[in-house]
Amino acid sequence: THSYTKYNSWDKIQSWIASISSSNPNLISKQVIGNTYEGRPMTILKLGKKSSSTKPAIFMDCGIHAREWISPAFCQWFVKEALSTYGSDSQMTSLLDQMDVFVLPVFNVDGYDYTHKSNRMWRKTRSKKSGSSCIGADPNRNWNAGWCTIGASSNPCSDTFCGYSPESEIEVKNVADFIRRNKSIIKAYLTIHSYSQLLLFPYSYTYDLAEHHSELLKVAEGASAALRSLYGTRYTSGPGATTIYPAAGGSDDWAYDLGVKYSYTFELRDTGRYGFLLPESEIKPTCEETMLAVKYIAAYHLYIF
Ligand code: 0X9
Ligand code: ZN
Ligand code: ZN
Repeated sequence: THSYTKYNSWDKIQSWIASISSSNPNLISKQVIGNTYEGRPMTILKLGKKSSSTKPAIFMDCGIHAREWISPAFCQWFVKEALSTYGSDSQMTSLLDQMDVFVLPVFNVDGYDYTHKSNRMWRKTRSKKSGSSCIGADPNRNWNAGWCTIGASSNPCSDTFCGYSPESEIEVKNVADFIRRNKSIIKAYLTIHSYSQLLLFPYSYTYDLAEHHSELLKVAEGASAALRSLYGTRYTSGPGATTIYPAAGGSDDWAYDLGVKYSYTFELRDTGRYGFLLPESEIKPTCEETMLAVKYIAAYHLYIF
């Protein structure tokens, strides 16, 4: 059975998606944006109070990398908290009144399923191509943003294989198409990874500073301070290239260059003690503190629009 404080299998998340999306039709709806390589549906949950006018939106994905299990756990937590605190938490209420949040709970579904069934440390997609016996590409090296120029590998056997061309991975193509279709309303792009406790923003494919560098840094520092206020967890903010490492073809840089100004990559707990194998006892505190950072970024939008 599904639990917010456990790492749920894909089968459990899939039935959770079905039940939660039919639980409160006034606040949540679902939309399949395509299938994965192995044919599993990619479902986006749309959270927000129905409105007659066009609302701005935030897009958030979890589980780009298969082994980063705390990430899908956070997206599930976020959806639960949004639904259960709407009407009582004033910040969440005005957020969902004034904007929509698109949540993709598991981006790399095939890889996530594989980490539960065969190899806990799998990172990539599960696509195959004739010419190599190695499987998958890194879905965070496959976007059309300085594609495969730095910090990525053209070797299909590498964990950071950039793929055969930008958007060669169907999961990346499905999400990129969705964001392109909704480009006029999407004001922020949030992508949840682990681990290292970082809040990264563009660029990672170049050392050049983003045009909106100082505003991106200011918002990241505000979000990190909000996160820290709960349990004292420290996050470092900065551009990807200098804060973690240069790496091209990432979703954050792609979204930013498309025109989604507030584009952030979260690297959740911890700093390496457990790494990708973060104990289930840390799901609740990690999600509760991360909620504060995500709500901070969302509220910043309400304030400036
Ligand atoms: O390397 C990555 O894709 C991310 N780190 S992880 O350990 N979760 O794999 C960092 C992504 C930062 N952004 C870009 N490189 N565009
Ligand atoms: Zn990752
Ligand atoms: Zn809570």
